[in-house]
Amino acid sequence: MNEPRIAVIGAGISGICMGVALRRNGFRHFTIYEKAAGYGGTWHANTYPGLTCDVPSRYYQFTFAMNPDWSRLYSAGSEIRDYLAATARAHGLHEHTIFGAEVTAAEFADDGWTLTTSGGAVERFDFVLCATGFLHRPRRPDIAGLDDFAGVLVHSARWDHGVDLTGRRVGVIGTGSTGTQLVSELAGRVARVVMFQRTPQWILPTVNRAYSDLTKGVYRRFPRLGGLAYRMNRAVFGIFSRGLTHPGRVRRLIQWVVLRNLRTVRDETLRAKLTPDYQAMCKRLVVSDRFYEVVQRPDVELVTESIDHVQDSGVVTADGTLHELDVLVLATGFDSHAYMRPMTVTGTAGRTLDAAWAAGPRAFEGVMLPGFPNLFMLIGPHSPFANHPLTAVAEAQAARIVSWLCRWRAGEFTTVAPTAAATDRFNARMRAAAPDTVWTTGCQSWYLGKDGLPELWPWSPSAYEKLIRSAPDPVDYELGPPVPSEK
Ligand code: N01
Repeated sequence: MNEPRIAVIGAGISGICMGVALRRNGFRHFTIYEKAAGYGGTWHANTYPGLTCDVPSRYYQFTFAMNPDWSRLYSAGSEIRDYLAATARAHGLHEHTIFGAEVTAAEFADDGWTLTTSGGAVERFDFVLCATGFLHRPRRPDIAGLDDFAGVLVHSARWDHGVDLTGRRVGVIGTGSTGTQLVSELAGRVARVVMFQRTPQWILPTVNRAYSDLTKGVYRRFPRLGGLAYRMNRAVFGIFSRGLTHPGRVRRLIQWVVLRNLRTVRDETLRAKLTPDYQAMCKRLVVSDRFYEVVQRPDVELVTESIDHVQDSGVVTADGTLHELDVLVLATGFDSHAYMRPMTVTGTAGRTLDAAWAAGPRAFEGVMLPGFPNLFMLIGPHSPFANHPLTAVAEAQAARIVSWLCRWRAGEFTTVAPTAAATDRFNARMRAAAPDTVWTTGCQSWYLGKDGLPELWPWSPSAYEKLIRSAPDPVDYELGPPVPSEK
């Protein structure tokens, strides 16, 4: 039997999930390239104070590695990173993983891929599986004078733990999940927090309770409880996702909940500043049990005047006010449309990924690209589903990829790629469904592409999982000739 040589790029959630699926299906000739020094992807890179997952841990985990020992309903980033690293090691992935190895180029020729790493290594593979995620390239805002700042300037995704924040005046630019978590955590620990808000966010209230030792013991003793909790969370998220993709009762209910939460802000002027002018969930919903309480503290200031420029001593807003700061944090998110870039990817006929995606990232069913044979993506374009956990999506996509690899191993084909027509049809259907989604109801967000339409799957996550777990339709693919047995 032919054994494919496989490269997995990235050792975050989807790379680990893929690696486990490969081993479980008997594939042994694979290498996982990871640019960082450890497992976890975004959970390895992001270490800012207050980092917490906004999906319950009993759902934000792999079904093949249920953890009974989660410490809280919503776990801290470091706990998730440790869980991912432990899962990778428990499944033997350390034998396959090269850390500190960034793949800089992937080029297709002669039915295979040549990868080049930043260290200069060059390797040939039959398949490339991109598990690079989409939250790995920090977005630096286009604000004049950032480099003139004389204090400490840091992006939330590149936190500098050497900086002592005690007694410091800290500015935070951004009001997304990250900015909200940072401000909630820093208030009271530093001299003063100034939050620069360009757009207010709706906040879904929650309670992040800790699990007692007794609860953990019960989950350990009765492992099926983990599965039950997973399914219950899945059902709740299923209802939630109905609100994302269709107008109606769920959307109205969530709007009512976030509005009630906002009313806990007592000061009318502050409440008005915090009130969004768009529907809840249009931007990725922020989940917090502390933010509104914290933003009312006397040592926290919410600045809504737009930023004019940054100078050595702080941030100057459009009204001419200088906000003096010692530390300035850019909680300004990521270039979420980069996916595997800045890696240079070159498919058939020398066509690059940048050229193929000139109008924005387009993929077939979220996992493949026309003109890039034997290249698969996990959590690629159209597979992020707002607040839905990516663990579940990655498991379904890994299963689809394994099914193609098994067919290659059986000698059915040398190369596989979706047709351009199938990819266009898939994208046209998605775009036709976009107007029903909440993401098109009048806000700016990283969900939207260059044409103003969301690049997310516009139906339920379970519909996606059903699609991706079903047998591929042969008419949608171009297959190369069978694999010669000596290959
Ligand atoms: O980034 P964001 P994030 N001047 O893009 C503002 C995941 N995540 O890091 O809204 C002033 O949401 C920008 O303003 P506006 C999660 O998927 C998950 O917070 O564009 N402000 C916005 O307020 C999330 O969605 C967890 O007007 C500027 C903010 O910066 C994704 O990461 C936890 C600006 C960026 O918000 C990204 O979240 C944390 C400028 N020039 C994050 N440029 C979990 O719990 C940008 N902004 C799983």
